[in-house]
Amino acid sequence: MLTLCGFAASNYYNKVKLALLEKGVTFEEELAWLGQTDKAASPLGKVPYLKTDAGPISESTVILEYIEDAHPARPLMPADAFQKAKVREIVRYLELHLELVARNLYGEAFFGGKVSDAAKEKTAEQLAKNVAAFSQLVKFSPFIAGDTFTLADCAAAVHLPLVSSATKIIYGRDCLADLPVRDYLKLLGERPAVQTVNADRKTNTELMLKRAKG
Ligand SMILES: N[C@@H](CCC(=O)N[C@@H](CS)C(=O)NCC(=O)O)C(=O)O
Repeated sequence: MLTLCGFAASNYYNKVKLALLEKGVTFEEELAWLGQTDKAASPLGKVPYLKTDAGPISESTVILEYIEDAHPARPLMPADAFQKAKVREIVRYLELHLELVARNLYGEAFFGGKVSDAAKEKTAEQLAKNVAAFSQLVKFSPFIAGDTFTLADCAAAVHLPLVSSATKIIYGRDCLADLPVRDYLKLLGERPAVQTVNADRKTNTELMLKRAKG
């Protein structure tokens, strides 16, 4: 049995949940807020982690690849080695060069904090460079890596909306505005698995905000 641990307001959690739902793999969910995680399962205390019969795994993309290896039916990866690498490349750019950079803005964009002007400026420069590079890799034809829904779409579905909204809030301009992200997310939104993930995210986000208010 697989148990996905964490909380559904987390985009990293939702990336894994989306892959499990798309693949039709049976799993359970275990609610673990930050500070309540099992340190033996996720040594950095991060969310998500996956409990398997063989033991726990942390890091969302490592978990994605484990699920793909352990449950090859309904593949979310191309069979061809080169095409597989191209999917992984997009996932890496999404996580490392878009999400992690935009994350510098989240404190102010979403959590009522303040980000310094210097940090905003530096982040804007990095994002401009990284989005241009990312644009060279993505296809949107209609999926992000080509004509098939892959793990890269699971990552894009959760990372792109946050990058867009954080930059819109902080700079007044969506740094992904030149890419067809809106139409793409609309297309993904027609998928039942994406609808489930989004509905659960909304419910859990409300719960998280209630908890934060005490
Ligand atoms: N690289 C990790 C990032 C996961 C991550 O940062 N999750 C957030 C929740 S959205 C978290 O656990 N933050 C708490 C922390 O970093 O201590 C992954 O891909 O799983």
